[in-house]
This record gives sequence, C-alpha cells and structure tokens, in this order.
Amino acid sequence: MNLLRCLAFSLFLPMGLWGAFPSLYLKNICDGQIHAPTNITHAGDGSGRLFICDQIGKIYIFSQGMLQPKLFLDLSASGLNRVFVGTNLNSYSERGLLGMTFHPDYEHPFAPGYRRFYVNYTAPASTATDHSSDPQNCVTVIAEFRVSEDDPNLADVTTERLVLSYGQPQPNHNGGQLAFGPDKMLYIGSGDGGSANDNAEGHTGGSGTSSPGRVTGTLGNAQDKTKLLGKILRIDPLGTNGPGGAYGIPTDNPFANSVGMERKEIYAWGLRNPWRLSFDTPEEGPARLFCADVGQNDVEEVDLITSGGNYGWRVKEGSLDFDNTTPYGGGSLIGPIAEYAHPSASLEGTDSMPKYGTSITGGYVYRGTAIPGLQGKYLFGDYAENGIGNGGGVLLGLEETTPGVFALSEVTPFNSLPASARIYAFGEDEAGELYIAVKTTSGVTSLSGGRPAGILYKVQPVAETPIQLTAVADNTLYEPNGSVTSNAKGIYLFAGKTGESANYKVRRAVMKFDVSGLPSDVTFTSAALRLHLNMQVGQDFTMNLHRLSESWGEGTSNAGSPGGNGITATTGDATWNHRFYNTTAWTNPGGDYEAQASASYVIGSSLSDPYPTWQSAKLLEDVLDWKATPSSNQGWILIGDENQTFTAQRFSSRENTTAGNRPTLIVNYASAPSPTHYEAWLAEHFPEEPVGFYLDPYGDLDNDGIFNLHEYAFGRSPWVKDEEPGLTTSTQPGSAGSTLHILRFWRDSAATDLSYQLQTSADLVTWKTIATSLAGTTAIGSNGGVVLSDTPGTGTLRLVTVRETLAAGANSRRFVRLHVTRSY
Ligand SMILES: [Ca+2]
Ligand SMILES: [Ca+2]
Ligand SMILES: [Ca+2]
Repeated sequence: MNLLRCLAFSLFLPMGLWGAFPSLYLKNICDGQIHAPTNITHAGDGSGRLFICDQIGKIYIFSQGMLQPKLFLDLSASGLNRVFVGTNLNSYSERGLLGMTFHPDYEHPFAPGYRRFYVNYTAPASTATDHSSDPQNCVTVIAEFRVSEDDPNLADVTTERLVLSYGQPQPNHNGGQLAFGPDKMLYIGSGDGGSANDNAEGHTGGSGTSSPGRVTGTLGNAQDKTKLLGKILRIDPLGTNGPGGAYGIPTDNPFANSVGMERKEIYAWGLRNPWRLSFDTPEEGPARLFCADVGQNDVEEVDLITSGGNYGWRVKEGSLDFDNTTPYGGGSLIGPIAEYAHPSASLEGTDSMPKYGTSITGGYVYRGTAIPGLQGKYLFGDYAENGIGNGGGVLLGLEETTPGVFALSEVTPFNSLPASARIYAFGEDEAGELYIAVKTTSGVTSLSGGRPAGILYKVQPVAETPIQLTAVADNTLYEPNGSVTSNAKGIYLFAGKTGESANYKVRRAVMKFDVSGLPSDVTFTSAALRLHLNMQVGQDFTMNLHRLSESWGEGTSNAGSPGGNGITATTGDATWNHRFYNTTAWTNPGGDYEAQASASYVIGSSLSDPYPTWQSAKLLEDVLDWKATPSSNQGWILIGDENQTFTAQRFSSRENTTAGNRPTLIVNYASAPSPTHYEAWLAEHFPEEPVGFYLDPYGDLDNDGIFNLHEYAFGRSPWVKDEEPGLTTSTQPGSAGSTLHILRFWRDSAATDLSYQLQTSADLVTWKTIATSLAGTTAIGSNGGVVLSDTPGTGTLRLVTVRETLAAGANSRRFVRLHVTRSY
C-alpha cells in the first residue's frame, strides 16, 4: 500500500544564508501523553483552548499549558459509530479519528451552529450510507456533536448525529480533514479509496482484483465524478436537501444543478489523498483553500483548490504524467502551486525537482503576530523523509513571491525535530499562531520511552541576542577641490554632495568593522549598521551602503570640528584618489566598491531619527563573508545622493567623544527562548513528568495546607511539607481603641505570570482587596490596606507586610485570603 506517500515538485528559488523564512523555535508544549495527534484546532470562543485529536478516537483539551485530564470526547470504544483504527494498534494505520472542526457559529447562541462541532473518523465496515465504492474495508463517518449544556469542556456523546458516511475499499488514503470556509460551508478532504494506482477493487474501471498493479487507461475514483472518493467535498451540515436529508447541498456547488450522475457534494476532484487542507483568510483579498495532496512513489504537491477544479490524479502525479491514457473528461487539469520529489523518485521529470520527503502534510498560512517574518507564508511539512516507517519529518515553506507564484524551501528550525519524527498535522490557535503535531513511532499506539509517542510543538520566534561592534577604522573621501584632503581622526564623517562652491563636491564615508571575533557556533539572524546623524539637510535623500573591494587607510589627518572640507591628507590616509596616501591609488577615484548596494536608507527630512540604521539580508551576507574570509573585509562605503547639491549629511565618527554615537554594527544571532519562571519551577520539582503534564493548581501533594499554585507563588516545594504558612496574620492594639491587623505574605518577584491579591472579608461573602502585586511588581495597598514593607528574602522572594486598621467599636473579626492567579 502507498500509505500517505507521495511527493510534489515546485519552483525552487535558491535562498541566501538567511533564507526566506525566519528562524523558528519549536517549543515542545506537550509530549508523552497523546499517541497519534492527527488534528489541532480551536473553538473560536476566546477560551484559548486547543482541541487535540488522538487517532485512536480521543479528543483532548490543551489549556493553561497543560493537557487536561478529562477527555472532551472519547470515541475510542463507544458511540454511535465506534472509531476503527485497525486490528493491530501497534502497526501503522491511516484509519481512526482524522479530523475535527467547530462550526463558525459555535459561540453564537441564536445561530443554528451553536455548540456544534464535527468529526471525521473511520468506523467498521458496513455502516456506510453510500455504497458506491464497495467492497468496504472501513467507513468514513462525518458526524456532528454538541458540547454539553453545562460544561464547555465536555462534549455530549449522546448528541452524535450522522451527517455523511461513505465506504473505503482499502484501509489507506482516507483524507479526513474538515474545515469550514468563510462561507460557513463544511469542506471535507476525501482520498481515492486506497491501495495504489487508484485502480484496485472498489476503484472505477479497475480490474476488480486487490492488487492489479499499474493498469493504464482506467478512470479511477478520483476522476469519477459519480463518487465521493478522491475529492474535496463541500456540504452544509445544517441543511437538509442532500441525500438522506442529514446535510445540505450548497446551491453554488459545481454540480448542484446538474441533471447528470455527478455527486452534488463535489467541490473539486482529482485528489489522491488530501492530507490536510486549510483556508487562508487574509484581512485583505479573498480567502484561499490550500491543500496538500499526497502522491504515490514520486511527487508530492500543494494545490490551491477552486470550485470545479480537477487536480489531476490519476492522470498526473504532481505535474508529471502518471497515466495519460486515463479518461478524465476533457477540460484542463490544474497543476500544483508547488511540488517536490521523493528522494527515491525515478519518474522522468523528477531530476529537476527538489527532493524533500515521501508524504506531504499540509499546514497553514501564518496570520499570527508573534513572528512577523512568517506573515503570509505557508508553513507545512513532509511526514517522513526517510520513509513512512523511519521518520525524518521535515518542515517546508511556501512564500508567494508574486501573486500566484510560490517559492518552495526547506524550513530549518532553530531546534530540530527528533530524528524519528513523523509530521502528522499542523494546527492554528485563535490568535493565528501555529502548532505542529508529530509522532516518533510508526505504530499507532507504539510507545517511545514507555510513553505515548505524540509531541505537540508551538511555533515561536527565536530569541535574538545582539552583538555590537564599533568601527575599527573610518574616514571621509573628499572629491578634489584644489587640494588632497582627508579626515582620519576627525569626529565626523560626511557623505553626499555639498553646495560649497561653483564646483559642488562629493563626500563619501568609508568604515570598517572587525567581525573576526563573532562566535562560530551560532546562527546569525540579522546585521544592521547604525550611524548617528549629527546634522542633516532638510529633505529626503536615499543613502546607499556598498561593500568596498579594496583596502584603504586611516592616517592621522584631523580636520577638527566640523571638518566638512577636510584637511591635507597624511601618509596612509584614504582620499578621493588614494586608498593609501600617497602610495596607492584607487582603481576608480572615489573608491572601489560593489555596484550593488548592500543596504539603503532614506534619511528623513526631519531629525526624527537621529540614528539611521541600514539593515538587509545582503548586509548580513557581507558580514558572514568577512567572518569566513577576513582578508575580504574592506568595510563599506556610504554614498549619498550625488545627483543633487546640498545632500551631504554629517555623522559621528569612531573618534567622536560620545561613545554611543560612533558607527556601530549590530549583529543578532538566534538563541532558544529561556524557559519561563513557572517552567523552571516545574522542571525542578517534576523532573520525571512529561512536558505539558497536568498539575492541579488546587491540589496539595505534601498535605501542608498550601496548594500547588501557592507553593509556586511562595517559592516553595510542592513535595516538602512547609511548617510556615506563606500567609500569616496577627493583631495589635492601635490608637484610640482601634485594632491593627498585620498581614504578611510571600511573593516571588520573578513570577511575572502571577498576580497576588490580598483580600479580607468580615462575613465570607463580600471580599475586598487590600493589597495587590501584579507581574512581579512591588505590592500596592488599596481599600484601607497599607503596604508597610515589601522586603527581599531568599533569591527572588519578597515578604510583603500589610496593615489594615479597624476602628474602635467595629467588628474586628476578619477572614483573610490570598487570591493568586496565573496567566498563560
Ligand atoms: Ca576615523
Ligand atoms: Ca502543598
Ligand atoms: Ca510544600
């Protein structure tokens, strides 16, 4: 069988060292708890919850950084149509719980879609409502459920409603993705029914045998528009005019009004095994449906799905002929927007394709905010570069270089995936941030290190660490104006054209940085040159930085302040005509440099930014070149607008008395984000637990009366019985018969995820907050509470002392509590 396998080809643009994709950090947020995570989605209800499907039929909720212990829905053993994965859960399977999506109106109480969600799973054979592809190995079920009336974290299993089901002749190629479009219609990815070549039994025109080999000229299921297999289907799950009345046919489906035998559910066809599809809904422009279609032995592809489109299988595999004798009813086949070949591909035409993997896994166009460099790019992957059984999942990306044209590249994350990773799925949260679900074993429930082998990653930006270097040489080249001038040791640099005389003259600044000390074992992410604009003329001028190709000197000349006309050059100075005065001339007066600018900057017409900064990928390329080959480092020359007069600008030089204003090269390198304070606390006290394990905030593991969240808040151990409570009270007499309540609590100033609210009540009903510390800040009193002190204790702990004064005659009994909340 061919499983998820396939490859696609695509236009490959060679990228520079930095690539088109930003450096990404894959943060492990949950491992060792889910067997085979096939789907990650959210309810769109603002709860921040992620819903994770496990192939075996369970749906988990991941929230507050933990996999919640209570299942949202369990279809693994019961339900109207029990999930069927196969008879041996320790072997590879493409069956099971494969998709889930919430109705877009899930949160709207007066809309029909309220509290409804949909799942796609395979059930045991013989329960299908559609028998057009018998024999059946299993049955694809699309079912509706509702969340329970009184618990948003629990689906009501008794509400299952069968929407649509159809038989699968073989165990593989079940598609399974569900996604609502902006039109509120449900899109369903459907595979060709399985086996190989789309011509085994149960496949239209096939030989009727289980393994006919690569028969030519047969129609297959994907090209057979009377079948639901090998398609993108589009239905209205709340409608009733479809076959059986459990769903509706959208009136604008391509065959909605056909009098022929075509299935009216079809939106697009010619798919082999659409393994993950997603809508991109940008703020501007139309939504688009991206679909990854798994190929057979040679080519994997990404398609943009449009209504009535024919994506080619089994005529084509990617853009290559698979069986060009397949009758596909004319019309044009729509080619992929990107494709790549299997490492083992042998089909003619695959030579020119990049080779990345064996089975594509579709992802999402990034529309989040945390990673600006990923905005608008499609992040996806391949299940296993080393073959289905061996893993080696790779991350891939598409960048739309011009409308409709996509550049494919491998995305190398800052931290690599496990070598045995199979990329099962990508997911998106409510904020548009992306997740990756992988599994490190082949069998559905095969364990890794004694635990379930699924891992969830959140895609995050890398942290960046800057290194700042000050210029080691700089100078100004003055176009000859009667004398040979320079300004090696002056406190200013000049660039642009002056207006000093009838012969308006040009100045150019040269500067050099020693990059040999930059670390070698890191990934650099950016380079920028920052100058201090000391004085400027009042217009917008573009100033370009070019890489110098010849060496030059900085002698001892000093034109003083301001020095705009330079002074007679000294031995070894760079001048307009000389690299080294008075021995070596430039080949080209005014400096020998690369024609292509390394970076540009428009100096603004006001001094709004006194620190103009040149930054580009080319600038980083220059720096890395110089680091690799120090003898090639001649620095940059800054060239202003020389087509007009009065464009010269004045910058601080490396000799400037204000150190912070000297020419500075800022090079950033990628680093792993630091663990949060809470993550460090968990790692210290629960070293054996998997990432994302559930810790009950209100549990008390050591029975010391301090529940787990407070153990963290007080900087305590949840395993060591603490004698001293983290919150203490005492009273003392105040003046004029009053009573002073003195309250003390510990807070952790490094726990910026916590808020502490000290609250009192006379009756256990009404509480008032008398002191608050937010995000690690000093406590502040309120409602009569006075913070007497907030003093350092061990490490980052602080002891807060608060006084509450009760007037004479008042009820002096008070209840006290410390309300701690943690943000995620
Ligand atoms: Ca200098
Ligand atoms: Ca405790
Ligand atoms: Ca304790």
